[in-house]
Amino acid sequence: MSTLFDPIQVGRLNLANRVVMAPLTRNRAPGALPTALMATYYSQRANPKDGAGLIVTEATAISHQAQGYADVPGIWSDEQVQAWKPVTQSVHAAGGKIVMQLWHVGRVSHVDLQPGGQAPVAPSALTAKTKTVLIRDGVAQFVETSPPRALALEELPGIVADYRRAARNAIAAGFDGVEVHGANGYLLDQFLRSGSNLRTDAYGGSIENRARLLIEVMAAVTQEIGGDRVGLRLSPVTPANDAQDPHPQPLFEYVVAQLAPLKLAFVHIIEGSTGGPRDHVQGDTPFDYAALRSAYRKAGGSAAWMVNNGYDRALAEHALVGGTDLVAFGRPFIANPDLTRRLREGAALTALDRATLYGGGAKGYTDYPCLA
Ligand code: 8OZ
Repeated sequence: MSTLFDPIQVGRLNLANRVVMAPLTRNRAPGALPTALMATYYSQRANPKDGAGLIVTEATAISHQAQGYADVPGIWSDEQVQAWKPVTQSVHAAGGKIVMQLWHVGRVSHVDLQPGGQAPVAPSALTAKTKTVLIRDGVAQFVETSPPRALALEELPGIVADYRRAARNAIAAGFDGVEVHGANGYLLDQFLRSGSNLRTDAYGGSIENRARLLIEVMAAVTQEIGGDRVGLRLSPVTPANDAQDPHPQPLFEYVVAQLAPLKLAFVHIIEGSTGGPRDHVQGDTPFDYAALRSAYRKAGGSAAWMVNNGYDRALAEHALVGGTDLVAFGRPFIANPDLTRRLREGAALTALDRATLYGGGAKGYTDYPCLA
């Protein structure tokens, strides 16, 4: 029986262990450019024995329009590709593996972050009941998201092309692959859910139509760089960023079945409310995650199955026994660069300082200690 600490082949990626560092927004990339401090932060968590078998980067904007928060990084320009290279080089020098999370926020944005101060884009012109973060006079502030405009049908191929370019750029920057962010109420999730998608064209209405943009994006990204280094993150029941759908079970079972032929490296599922209760219910019945994985396997899907949200060692080992392949840990990795070692040794975990989560410098970022 494999444990969390045994190696695993995930598509093209040969991982030293099954502990994954989940994507974590840290808002330390002014001008959407990664910094040397970010290279230090990621490489501290990349040691194959004590750190993550795989790191998923913080969510990274695929275009200027995809931006929704202050000081998050991008991957649409050559300058950004160059600035990411020290990150991938230092992770690889430490012996680790890293994939980039590709992100379009859709309506979870603010005119101050958009090109030309325009309205953010969305499937439909419905404002999300959520907040975003701006930095005003050097101070991080939570502000209401701006009312979005509905994307025209003719614009959707351009969105798919932006994901394709971002995947190509990520590989050029030295990443081992990409994870498409299909979760947490951002653009692709906004299309999936009937609470945010009122379209009457081929991208709204039925489950097939609402899933169309996500599946087109996944087809384009896998065609561009090869499915065996592509993953997808989904959050079937999260209420994050005003994500709403009364029937998530058939929706997400359809989505994963459509992914099967793409021969992905991994499918990454947030169970419950992101960063909150694992038993959160959205819709008519509690979500059946085993049925979701069965739907994927029954359709021929062979990707590694990654789970996330509130895991500790006991829960993770229980999941592995049940057929899960990888477990992603988020907040514990922020305060514990050697989390894998601490899980293995049953050592105490350092507590997270919430005040330094978003924005700032080295404090609460690169200064958390490893065990002696
Ligand atoms: C926390 C703060 C800002 C963004 C997500 C990308 O929830 C995020 C995010 C998390 O997926």
